[in-house]
Amino acid sequence: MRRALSVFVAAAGLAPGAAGVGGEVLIGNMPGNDQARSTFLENGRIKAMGFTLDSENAWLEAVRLRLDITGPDVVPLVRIFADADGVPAELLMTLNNPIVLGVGLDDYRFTPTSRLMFEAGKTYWLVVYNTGGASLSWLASGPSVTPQGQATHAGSLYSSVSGPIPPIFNSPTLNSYEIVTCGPISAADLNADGVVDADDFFLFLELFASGDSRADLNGDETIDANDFFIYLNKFALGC
Ligand SMILES: [Ca+2]
Ligand SMILES: [Ca+2]
Repeated sequence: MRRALSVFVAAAGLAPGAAGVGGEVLIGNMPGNDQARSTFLENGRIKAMGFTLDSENAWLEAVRLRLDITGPDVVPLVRIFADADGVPAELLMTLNNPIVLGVGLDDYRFTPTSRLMFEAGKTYWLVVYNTGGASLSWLASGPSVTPQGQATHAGSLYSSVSGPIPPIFNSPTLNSYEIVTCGPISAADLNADGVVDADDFFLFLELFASGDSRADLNGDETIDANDFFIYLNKFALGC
C-alpha cells in the first residue's frame, strides 16, 4: 500500500520540498519600495487593482497587501470582484482578515473563506477599503512598479465615494500587492486526481507519519505540527 501511494505521489510530480505545494505568485509588485506613494483609504476612499489571467485557471490561496496601519481598530475590507466593461462588477468574495493585524507598515496576508477559482482569460479586481476607525494606507511604489506574473495588469481604479461601491476612476497609483494561488493543480490534491478528498488526507497522514520530506510543506526541513496545520488549511480550502 505504501509503495503504491509513493508511486502515486511521484506521478503527481511532488518532488521533495519543491513545487506542488502551492504558493505561486499569479501577479504582484511586492515588496514595493515604500517611497512617496500610497493610497489613504479614509473617508470612504476605495482602491482597486485589476488583473487578467492568461491561459490557465488558478485557485486563490492568499492575497498579500503592503499596508500602513495606524491603530488597532482599523478594519480592512478586502474583496475580489469579477470584471464587466473594465470595472469591478460582481462581488465574488470578501476575504478573511489576518487574525493579528498589528499596527505599522508591513505585509498583511488575507485568505479566502472558501474555494475561489480564477478562470483563464477573465479579468478580476482586488478591491480594498477601510471600515474601521483608525487610518489605513495601501502603499505603492514611486516610481510605479507594474504588477507582473502569470496574469497581466489590467488597471488601477479609485473612488472617493463611500464604500462599498466599487471604484471606477482611473488612478496612476500602482499599489503594492500580490495574488498567491495554488497553481493550476491544487497542492491538497496529493494524488492529482482532480478532487480534494479523504484519499488525499490519508495520503498526507502517511507522508507525515513516515517523516517523508514531501510532508515538509513550509520547507523548513522539519516535519512538525506547523506542516500539519498548513495541510489542514489547504485541505479545507481545496488548495
Ligand atoms: Ca485527490
Ligand atoms: Ca516543516
